[in-house]
Amino acid sequence: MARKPSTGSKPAKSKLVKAEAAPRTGAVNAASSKTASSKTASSKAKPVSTKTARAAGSASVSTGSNVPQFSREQEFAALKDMLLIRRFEEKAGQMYGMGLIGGFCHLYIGQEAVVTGVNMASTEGDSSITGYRDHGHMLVIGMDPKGVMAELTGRADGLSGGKGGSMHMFSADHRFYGGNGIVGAQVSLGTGLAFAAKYRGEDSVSLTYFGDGAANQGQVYESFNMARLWRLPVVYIIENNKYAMGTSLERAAATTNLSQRGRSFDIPGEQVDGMDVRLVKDAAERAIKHARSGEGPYILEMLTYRYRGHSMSDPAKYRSREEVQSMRAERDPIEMVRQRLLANKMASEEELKAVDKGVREVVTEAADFATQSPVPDPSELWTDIVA
Ligand SMILES: Cc1ncc(C[n+]2csc(CCOP(=O)(O)OP(=O)(O)O)c2C)c(N)n1
Ligand SMILES: [Mg+2]
Repeated sequence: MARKPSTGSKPAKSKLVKAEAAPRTGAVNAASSKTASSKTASSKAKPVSTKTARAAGSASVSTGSNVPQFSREQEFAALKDMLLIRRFEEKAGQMYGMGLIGGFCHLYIGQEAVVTGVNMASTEGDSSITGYRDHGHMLVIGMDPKGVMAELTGRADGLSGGKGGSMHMFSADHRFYGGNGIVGAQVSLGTGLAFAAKYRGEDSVSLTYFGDGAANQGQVYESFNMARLWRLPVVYIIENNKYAMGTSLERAAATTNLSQRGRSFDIPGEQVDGMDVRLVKDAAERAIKHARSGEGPYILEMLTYRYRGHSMSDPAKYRSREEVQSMRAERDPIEMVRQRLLANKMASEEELKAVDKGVREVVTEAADFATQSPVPDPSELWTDIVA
């Protein structure tokens, strides 16, 4: 798919565009993507091991030898978006610990390559919807980090006026439909978004994200059936982080190759190394093209990992420290980009430090905003009620 480089502009409001239109850019890239050059990746780039990708059934698993290379500009764009999510989530974790954030808070740390790579393959008119682990999904499409953080702290300037919290944020302008606390609910809703797009004749693909646990929910299969029957433009992105709360996939699922769960409905699927942003983007391009061209739904099973507990209140005793440590040390999606940039002499340590500094400034600004914003007025108790 021919795609223009990041433009530095903010995503247009609800504008429907064709496949060739500009990709959506995250908040940090929107601010600074102009500085990246378009030097192409050197052929010396080390193939990254795909140890975590389990070959099973007829799923296609990309291997080190066929990893698509990124240009310098793409590596920087991916790095900035993933770092924004990582630093934002670290700050949210700290603020939760300080009592500034209440209620549920599910961090996305470790899974950053998934939304980042999919976003690089999508366009502004596409919609997205996910579960409660949603901060990264909002940041990557350019929703304001200040508004997201202020919602986490329950303040009036939050994206839901401080009344939704971590799991309940939306933006019609960005075509982001939540933020859903009911496991699997977003699959039916995301299928509905695809139905609406097709019914209205819009050139929009529904990017519907859900977890490995949600993949066992009944409504997922009702949705698959209708999506294939009506050839709806939806990409189902299963973020398989190996656990549903404290239950591993192996303990809960009769079949663990989730990419093949659409077989009865004739929906194609792929298992993807979800820790390598290049492979994620590559697979997402294939899937989105398929959905956009009228072929119907496509399933991408992203093999990923969450470093933190299920939510802030989970001590994560169901897995060993070594398991988490080895993922962090060997498969970290951000560190892999950093190492590639250095190894290919596409960036110096100083340049990489400057990127991190810029991202930290955005996050600090968001945190300051979120703690200075007022709490909602008591009269707000009587607004936005559907009953
Ligand atoms: C219908 C429903 N059942 C149970 C729950 C409780 N619950 C919240 S998160 C969760 C685990 C889901 O895991 P997964 O789909 O793998 O997503 P992840 O948390 O790993 O991102 C469960 C069972 C719920 N919110 N909704
Ligand atoms: Mg999971």
